[in-house]
Amino acid sequence: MNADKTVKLADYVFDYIKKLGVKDIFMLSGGGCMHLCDSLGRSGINYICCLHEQGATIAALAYSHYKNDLGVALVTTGPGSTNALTGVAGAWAESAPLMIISGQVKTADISGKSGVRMLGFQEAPTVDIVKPVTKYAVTVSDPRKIKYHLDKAVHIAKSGRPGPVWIDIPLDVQAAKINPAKLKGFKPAKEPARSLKKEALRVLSMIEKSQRPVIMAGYGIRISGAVNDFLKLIKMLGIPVLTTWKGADLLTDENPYFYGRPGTAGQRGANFILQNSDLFISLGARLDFGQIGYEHSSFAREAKKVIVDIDPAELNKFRFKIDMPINDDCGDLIREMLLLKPSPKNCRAWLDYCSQVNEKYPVVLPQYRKKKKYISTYVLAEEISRNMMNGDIFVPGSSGMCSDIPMQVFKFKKDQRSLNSPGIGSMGFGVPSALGACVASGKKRVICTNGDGGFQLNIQELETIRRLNLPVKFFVLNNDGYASIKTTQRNYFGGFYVGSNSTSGVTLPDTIKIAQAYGFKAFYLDKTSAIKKVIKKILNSKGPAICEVMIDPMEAVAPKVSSAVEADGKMFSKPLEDLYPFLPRPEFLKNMIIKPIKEG
Ligand SMILES: Cc1ncc(C[n+]2csc(CCOP(=O)(O)OP(=O)(O)O)c2C)c(N)n1
Ligand SMILES: [Mg+2]
Repeated sequence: MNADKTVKLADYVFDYIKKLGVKDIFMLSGGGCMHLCDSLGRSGINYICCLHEQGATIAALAYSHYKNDLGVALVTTGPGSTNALTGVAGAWAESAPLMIISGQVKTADISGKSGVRMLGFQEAPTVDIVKPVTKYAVTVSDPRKIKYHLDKAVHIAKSGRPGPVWIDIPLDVQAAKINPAKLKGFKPAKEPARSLKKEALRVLSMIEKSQRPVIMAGYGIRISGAVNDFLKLIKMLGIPVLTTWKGADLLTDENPYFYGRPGTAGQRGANFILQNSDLFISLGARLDFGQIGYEHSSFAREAKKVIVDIDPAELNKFRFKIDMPINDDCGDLIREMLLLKPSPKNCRAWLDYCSQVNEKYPVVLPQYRKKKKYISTYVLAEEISRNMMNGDIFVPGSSGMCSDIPMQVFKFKKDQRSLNSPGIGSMGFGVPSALGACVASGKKRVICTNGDGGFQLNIQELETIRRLNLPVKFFVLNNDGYASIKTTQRNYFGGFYVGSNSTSGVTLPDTIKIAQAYGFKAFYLDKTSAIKKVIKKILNSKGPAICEVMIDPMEAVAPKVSSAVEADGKMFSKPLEDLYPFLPRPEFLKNMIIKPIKEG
């Protein structure tokens, strides 16, 4: 671009994004973004045409996750923008720097404060709609401020706790001529120099004084680019580490300090470890209800708690005392601790306890492998995990058993990534996330487990995957609808099914026919004895593939925290260590180091 000449604003936008290093943009065109589409086409950036804006924004979110950098989507006015919302809410929940560029009707045609709903058509008050789920959202009304808004949006999206930003550009502004040399930018305020040495020393001293320390490793470690430093640190410290679902791929299963993934649908051993600890250190984990349970009062109740989170609001939400809240970047604390070269903690007895509870309570039980009529999701997930290679990408659908069970079962290998969105927990993330991850990785192999229900949402992106001939392998779990909802209806509504399976209003089309219609290789799996062979075949097949797997329609997630309904209708949850199916009480008590909560 010649700095002395004027250029079209839309051209400037994509030139700017290209210079940021963004190689791919997910889009769906429209008249309301016609200049932006034209400019993107001419920019040299690879553009991927999704078939629904929700698909485009979710794909851009997964792209951002994989690269730990900006993901970008381009959408049109009105419905194009409202359709994009779920991916944006996802990026908000999942702390991803997602940038949406949208078209808007001409400045003169914006209904604004006129009182009418819209003056023309395909208009929406986009910025007002997206404000609560974005870190920065603006309609660019003055073409001369485009650089300012782009600078600011990118800075905000990537700094602190990352999140989505939205730049809405009216048609006339898209077409406006600007002189790049005369544009004013945005300069972020300088952050005051700070050191976390004091905090690092204190955490190390707390570890030294503890007997049963545990680290909860969250996705924040990856966001702050500290994965390798973290691995070095835990090797030095030699204390047990648990991960969140979002941080599941931080540690391989072979790491000697990895002891599992706790939670309300967590592993029994990991929950015993968490609850019996006397020092709990959380690094970049949000610690939501799924991770630490609904009853804050019973969570790690005898442990001193150190919680490191860059978002101050997260530190204020807990209904228990935090002994040491650190409102800062967990990566900086990790690096500071490394500099102090801590010596290994001698906690052999505690490490032995951790190994023992994990060995005692495997997730995949022998009886699951003996199923004759159907396949157990547990056995399927175990076998998929076993056959995945170093560097493969795993995408669980983001809601339902297809996402919960793999998080209990999976054993991650070297350089594998798990791209999930457990925060937003939305159906319909599987297909577009697999697309975005595959593009971001330069066409690495992607394996996705998807519920038969969730598969229907954003199914249109199968065509995008086929068009690009991406090596994405879907396992679609046919369990006659919404298993997670069926479980709830069995547990709390006496088995009265409403809108959850084929007898209560939810019918689903034939997966094999879908695979064929979309030009995917199709596989079918209905026998446990055939799992190994079929999985190998699918994983070794070239290009995209779909495998329908016949799952027991009555299968449920286990173990899991159970809730009970009190006489007044209120729900209460058992403590995290006491998962359903309940252990015989004497056995349960044997595993407890801290004081158990009285039954009844
Ligand atoms: C967009 C969206 N709508 C509704 C829900 C509520 N919901 C949670 S799980 C679930 C059922 C998912 O069914 P399926 O994808 O087949 O997974 P399964 O539980 O059967 O493994 C539903 C409807 C949701 N999470 N997301
Ligand atoms: Mg299902």
